[in-house]
Amino acid sequence: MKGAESVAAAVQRAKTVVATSHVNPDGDGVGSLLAVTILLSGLGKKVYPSLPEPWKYPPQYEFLPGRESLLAPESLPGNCDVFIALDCSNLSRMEPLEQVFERAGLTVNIDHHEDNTRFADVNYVDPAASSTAELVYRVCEAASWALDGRAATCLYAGLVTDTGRFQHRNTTPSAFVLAAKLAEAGADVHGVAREIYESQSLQYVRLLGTALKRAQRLENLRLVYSYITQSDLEETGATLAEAEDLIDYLRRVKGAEVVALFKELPDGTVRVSLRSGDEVEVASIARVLGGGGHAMAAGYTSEKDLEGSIGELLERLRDRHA
Ligand SMILES: [Mn+2]
Repeated sequence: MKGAESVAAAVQRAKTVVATSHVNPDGDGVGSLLAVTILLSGLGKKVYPSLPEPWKYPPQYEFLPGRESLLAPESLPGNCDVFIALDCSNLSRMEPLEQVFERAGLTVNIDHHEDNTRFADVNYVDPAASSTAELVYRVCEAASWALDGRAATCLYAGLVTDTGRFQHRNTTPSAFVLAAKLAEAGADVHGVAREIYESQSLQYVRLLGTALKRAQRLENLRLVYSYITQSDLEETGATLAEAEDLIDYLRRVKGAEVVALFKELPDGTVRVSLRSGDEVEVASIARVLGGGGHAMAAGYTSEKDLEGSIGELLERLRDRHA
């Protein structure tokens, strides 16, 4: 049985479903999760959608249909017929929900990350797919589930954010075909654009200014980077959750083959996001430093302070060039 059909078959007889995505979910994570929730609820199943600790929901996706259905991990049932993980490359990305995962009758893993560990009973993993949203759509088609405008809007949000508004390398012909199908199904294309890209807070726009002013280019490493400190957040009133797309502004610099954004976390560690301009594969860099991700978009957390974590990455990149 092919991936999409095997998921459709796995879910068919389930009465209770727990679904989740990865920690600090992005648009594809929450979009796929909410779409699955709407689709399966529509089939009469009892669906419990949740997110891992610290159970933070990104504010720019508050408008998505079904957002209000999300439950805190402690409100989940002890067991369920089927557990579905979405856009989640391994079990450690869903703590503490792996406890529910282990007790589930059957587990399903739908994802497009290259480094997915195939941790479930049914693994539908396709790194060639633009987004997990695209894979959810294929399941929907394979199972002949009715797709309404609400679920289509959620999937469209996943597709549009994971492809960088149809500009990243994963913008395949099938990504455009999917966009057309979702629009046809009633996805609110303009609403998604307005809510995600034109509804940012003034605080965040000011934080963006601070980070852009600091941008550095190291020509020999073909690197462009910047950083955000905890005091930047205090001064501007912005939150890190709002800053998901900040790194994309740094990509605008010509010749930037690796783009890095260093974000100081409250505990003093540093979250490092990496983007590839065109040629460099950043997932392998992130993996060496304890993280992971896609070829073009990856990240890791450094235990060092800001200065130390910047030095650590520069050293890595110099080794590659040596
Ligand atoms: Mn994704």
